[in-house]
Amino acid sequence: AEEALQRHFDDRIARDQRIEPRDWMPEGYRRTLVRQIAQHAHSEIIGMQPEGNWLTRAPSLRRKAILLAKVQDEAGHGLYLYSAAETLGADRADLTGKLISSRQKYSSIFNYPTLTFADIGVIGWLVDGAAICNQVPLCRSSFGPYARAMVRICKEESFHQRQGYELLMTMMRGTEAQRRMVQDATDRWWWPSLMMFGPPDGDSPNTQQSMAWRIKRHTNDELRQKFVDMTVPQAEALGVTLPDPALSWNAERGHYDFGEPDWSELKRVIGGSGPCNAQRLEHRRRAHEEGQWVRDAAVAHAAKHAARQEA
Ligand code: FAQ
Repeated sequence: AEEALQRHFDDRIARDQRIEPRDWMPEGYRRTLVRQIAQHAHSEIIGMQPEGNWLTRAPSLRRKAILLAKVQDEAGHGLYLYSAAETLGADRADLTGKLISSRQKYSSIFNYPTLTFADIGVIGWLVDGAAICNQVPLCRSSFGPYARAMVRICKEESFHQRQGYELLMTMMRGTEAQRRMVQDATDRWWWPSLMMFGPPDGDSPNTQQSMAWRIKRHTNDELRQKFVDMTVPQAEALGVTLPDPALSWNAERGHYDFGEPDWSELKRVIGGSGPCNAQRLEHRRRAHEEGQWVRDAAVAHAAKHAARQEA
């Protein structure tokens, strides 16, 4: 019977049909999805911190309102994604426990500090830009709830990306000091943004199987190339230089050539030794502990409500 189920599953994947929560699926497929979706959810939640750092210091009411809306969107993305993981039988409290005890990962990119307000623009431009590149194909991921969550998330990410680019355009029309801030932020975020796509294909243990299951639709290197091709003209329009002397158009390939990111840095940051890892996790742990009374109150309320319904 298991063999027939497996055959049916393989057949649906081959026909590009969606797998839904109640369908039979191989354990490895379920495990891979929980891992990727949980890591993605954790990234959205931890990703609120670098930007949250500037909420109280945004230079105008308008910029503060925009940033506040963006950070709230990220909380929403985290919640959709935890819900998608729950359709696979994962438990949200358990996933949060694994995040704060470092048994599950979140994106390396959120372990870098936001030193000036230009970093807020560059996060929108490069970090959300990379996120969109990676996530648009995930709208066609084989697992229904994940793919559907991605549709809405991508719409919001596009808005985030444009607000970042608009912020930077405004700064570039400003003073010499503002233009220097934008260049400096670009220099610091460029390489970490390329690392968001994960290790090179030859060093990526999960890609092959995830592609076969159509969870991932492109390899890490394919998406990284797409991001570089998309971003170079945007940098030119903005008037900043990307910090890579090897960057040049390759007419034969029809793509930009670019330099090799420092993969030892990515390993270090994933391993917990990036500039802000300890701070990010400590903050998340504290927020979780301080929220205990809210969870207790919600549970007590639900119990009371259920008791009243019974009576
Ligand atoms: N950071 O075999 P692969 C956002 C891990 S966007 C940390 O290639 P896979 C929006 C990987 O998990 C950011 N860990 O793995 C936003 C695996 O470890 P494991 C979130 C990384 O899964 C913007 C190991 O290395 N986006 O939040 C990283 O096939 C602004 C081997 O790697 C997503 O999560 C890394 N950069 O490919 C929010 C997108 N790269 O689990 C706020 C969905 C790799 O075996 C502000 N995820 N690792 O122990 C994906 O597309 C994939 O999971 C990849 C990695 C491409 C990230």
